[in-house]
Parts: sequence; C-alpha cells; structure tokens
Amino acid sequence: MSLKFISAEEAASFIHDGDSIGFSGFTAAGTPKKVSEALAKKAEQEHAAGTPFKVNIFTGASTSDHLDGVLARANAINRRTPYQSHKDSRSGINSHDISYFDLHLSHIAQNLRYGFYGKIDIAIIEAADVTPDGEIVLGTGVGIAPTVCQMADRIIIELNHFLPKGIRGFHDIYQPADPPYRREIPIYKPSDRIGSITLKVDPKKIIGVVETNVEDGVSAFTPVDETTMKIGNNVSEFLSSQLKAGLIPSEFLPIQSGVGNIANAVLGCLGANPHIPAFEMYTEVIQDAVIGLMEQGRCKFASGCSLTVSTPVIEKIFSNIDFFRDKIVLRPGEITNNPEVARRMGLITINTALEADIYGNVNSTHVVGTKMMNGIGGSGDFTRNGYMSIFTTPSIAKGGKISSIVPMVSHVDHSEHSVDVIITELGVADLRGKSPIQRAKLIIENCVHPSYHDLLNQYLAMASKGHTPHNLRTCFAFHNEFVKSGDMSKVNWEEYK
Ligand code: 0RQ
Repeated sequence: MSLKFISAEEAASFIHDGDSIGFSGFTAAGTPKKVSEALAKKAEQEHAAGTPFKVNIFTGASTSDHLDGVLARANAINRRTPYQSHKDSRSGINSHDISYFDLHLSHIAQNLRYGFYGKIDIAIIEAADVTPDGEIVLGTGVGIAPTVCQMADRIIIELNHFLPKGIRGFHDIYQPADPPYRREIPIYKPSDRIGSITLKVDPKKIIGVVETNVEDGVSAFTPVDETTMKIGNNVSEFLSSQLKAGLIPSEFLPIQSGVGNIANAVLGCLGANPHIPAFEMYTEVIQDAVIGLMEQGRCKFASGCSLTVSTPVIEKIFSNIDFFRDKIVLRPGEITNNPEVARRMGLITINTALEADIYGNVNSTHVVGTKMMNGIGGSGDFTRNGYMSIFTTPSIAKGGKISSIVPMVSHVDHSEHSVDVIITELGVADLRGKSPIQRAKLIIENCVHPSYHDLLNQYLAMASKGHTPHNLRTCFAFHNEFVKSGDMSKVNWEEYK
C-alpha cells in the first residue's frame, strides 16, 4: 500500500456533522493543526448555508488555537472532553454552545474504549513520520492517540515537517488491556519503558496524509515575579525540611508538577535548592524549566505525555536531540496519569488551586462556583494517588479583590481527604494528621493574606460547632460579595447577623 497525500480541505471533506473525532496531542504539543482549521472553515460555510454542522471533540488534554480556538469560534463543537484552556472554548462552554464534560485525564482513553461516549468516527494524528504499513512516529505529544487510532474507522495523518526524524525513540506506546483482563502496568521507576517507540495502526484505515510544517507555538512563560518566587521557595524549603526529617526517603521521590507560571517557578526553586538531590519527574507536561534543569544535571529524567515547551526550547532540544533522547520518555496520558503507577512510585504531586477553603478542600476549575476555567486535568489523578499532595496558590487574586482561601469552596475538585499541604507565598499549611479545626487555624495563620485574616477568624467564630464548624448561611458570603461589589474583602458580617 502507498500513502495518499491530500490537502487539509480534502481531509475535512471526509468529516460530517455529528462525527466524533479523536485527536492526538496533549496541550499544544502534538495537536494536529491544519485539518481542524480547514474543518472550522467548512463549518462556517455550512452555517452560512443554513446547515447545522457540529462535531464531538475528544483529545488527551487542552489543545491550541489551531483546534479548540478555531472550532469554538466557528461554533463547530458539540461535545467536548476532557480538558481545555482556550479563552474561546471557555466562553463557548460557559454559554452552553459547547457541551463540555470535565474529566480526569487518566480516564479519557479507557472510557472511550469502554464505549461510554459512543464510537470514534475519525482519528487525526500528528506525526513526525509514517510508513505505508501504518507505523507512526508521533510528535511532541501523545495523549489518546493509540486509543483513537484503534477505535476509529478512518485515520488522517498530519505529517509535520517541523518535527525532526530524530524524535524517533522518545515515545513509549503502551495500551493496557481492558477489565477483566488488565494486568499491572510494569513501571517501577520513571525511566522504565514498557511499550514500543512507534504507534502501529491498520494501514487500510489511513485515508490520507496532510503535509504541514508548523511549530506547536507554546508561548514562553512570563518571568518569575515576587509572588511566584516566594511560593517556589516555600515549596522547595518545605520539601527539603521533609527530607531532613526523614519523611521523604533520602533518594528523594519523583515529582509531578502541574503546568503554568507557578509550576515553572516551583521547579526552578527545587532545582536551585542544594539540599534537594537531583530528581526525576513522573508527570504529564514537561515544560521549559525541566529542560533547563536537565542541562544543569538537576533533573535526571522526565516521563511525560508531552514536551510542552516554548519555541526556543524545542529548537534547543531538536538541535541537541541525542543528549535528550535518553532523558525523556513520552507516553499515553492513561499511563502518565495512571493512579496505580502514581501510588506505587510515591509521587510528590504539586498542582495549583483556584481557591481552597479553611478545611483544605480545593476548587481547581470553577470561577466563583459557576464559570469553567479549564478543567480538572490531571490534578485529580495525581493528588488522590501520590505520596504527598501539595496545592499552591497565591493568597489573593485580582489585586486582592479575591481571597484564594475562602470559608467554603464554591466547587469541590479535590476534597480535604486528598489534600495534604497548602502553600501560598506567605507560608505552608501541612494538613496531615490534623483535625478540621486544627487545619482551619493553621491555614488562616500561615497561608491567608493579612487583609482576609480577621474576616476568616470571625467566620470561624460565628460557625456553629461540630466536627467541621461552618455557618451554612454565610459560608458563601465571600463569593456573594464578589458577585455584588467585585471585592470579597468588603464582606460585612454585621449584615448577616
Ligand atoms: O486570571 O490571568 O486573568 O489574571 O485565574 O491564575 O494564578 O495565574 O494560575 O495559570 O496556574 O492557573 C487552577 C486555573 C490556575 C490551573 C489554574 C485567576 C487569576 C488568573 C490564573 P488572569 P494563576 P495558573 C497539569 C495539572 C487545573 C488542571 C491541573 C488549572 C487566572 O492551574 O487549570 O491542575 N488547574 N492540571 O487571577 C477567580 C479565584 C482565582 C481566580 C486565580 N479564586 N477566583 N479567579 N484566579 N484565583 C496540567 C494539565 O492537566 C494539562
């Protein structure tokens, strides 16, 4: 069989209203770029002609403007899962134009295979290489590529010439059997390889190859500021004190870190702390800071689902690809985020909260309880199953008009049962082994911004007693005040008496 090269427009012509599409990639990395753009144009033309046109989109995680952005603006998305972070898809979700369901990232591939979301009509996969007998070298992100290629009737390959052929060897493609036949996933340390370096698909399913030459376009992080630096230092000092106390083994444990500016600063501080040994990562997103730490010998190995790095950093990796090939492995999301593996290896998990409450419940997803921000992503996979789960957040947001610590979170993603430590720029609250009232006092004392100290102590004083003291009439007063006046600190408890 030979490969058939087609245009992105021709590829989009194979996609019909109501189709379910599975995409490769994880974040902007490895996400196909051109067929989705052609599909958005097709949707706009159909809509202009008065014809309904929407598709269901399944991915490994968030994508980029090439996918969520263009399709959301074209109002071409019906169902969407498991995660997104684009402003236009966020607004489509919050206006109900997009039917989004927010999912733990470790669940998406297996839930698709179990048939929970129906069939996959078409898989669109970004590749660095593809052979006529269906052997694919994936790009910088894997996500759910193996599962959607197995399920789909038809596969379209985006062969991205920006990717060097030398990326071959970075991947470890493994798909667990489904119950009742699943066995243990035999990963015992981050560098263990258990699968194959290529993804093998039925070549008869490949209906066309679209050639592209586009970088992932991950934007560089904003420079570390005073707040993120303080959070990073608090995390690294806390971990080095745990190490000294013998509460983390002297070999140290693999790190999982969320994505974003805070995570980048935290990693930088861990790398700079001389009391923390060179470490390994078992995480989902490998970001800029990790690559710098590898060059300095501070990060020895990183297992992830994607290389989500800015353009200068990916160029650096590609130009020195042999140095990085034995230090990085890219796996499907159901393996990077697998609860079994996270629990076995004893991950130190570090994720970011939108808000936490005085008892340690965490909201990662809903702004003021109703508006979707991004989604739970992998934070739940790791938090519930790690050795020690840490949440970081600046103590205030929006210039102090929002306290990140509230009486009761307006949406729960991670319950008090899974959250071990909360860290803000002001300090650390180690919640392990503490009763609810002890946790509340510790969080208020160590993590809350001074402008919200008295308000939260007063809340605690007016809470009705019980194991977890609350005042159910006023527990959302901070949120109500923000909706009313735009400033949580204006809460006046007298009004509630
Ligand atoms: O808004 O940008 O308009 O100023 O939320 O906040 O502090 O810059 O933090 O970029 O790390 O995002 C939880 C959303 C944090 C992210 C979340 C406003 C704040 C700002 C962003 P502006 P920061 P981050 C691995 C693990 C879930 C998924 C996850 C996330 C904006 O980390 O999506 O962990 N996590 N995945 O001003 C209203 C509050 C707020 C608030 C902050 N309480 N109320 N707005 N903001 N606190 C990744 C993957 O799974 C792929």
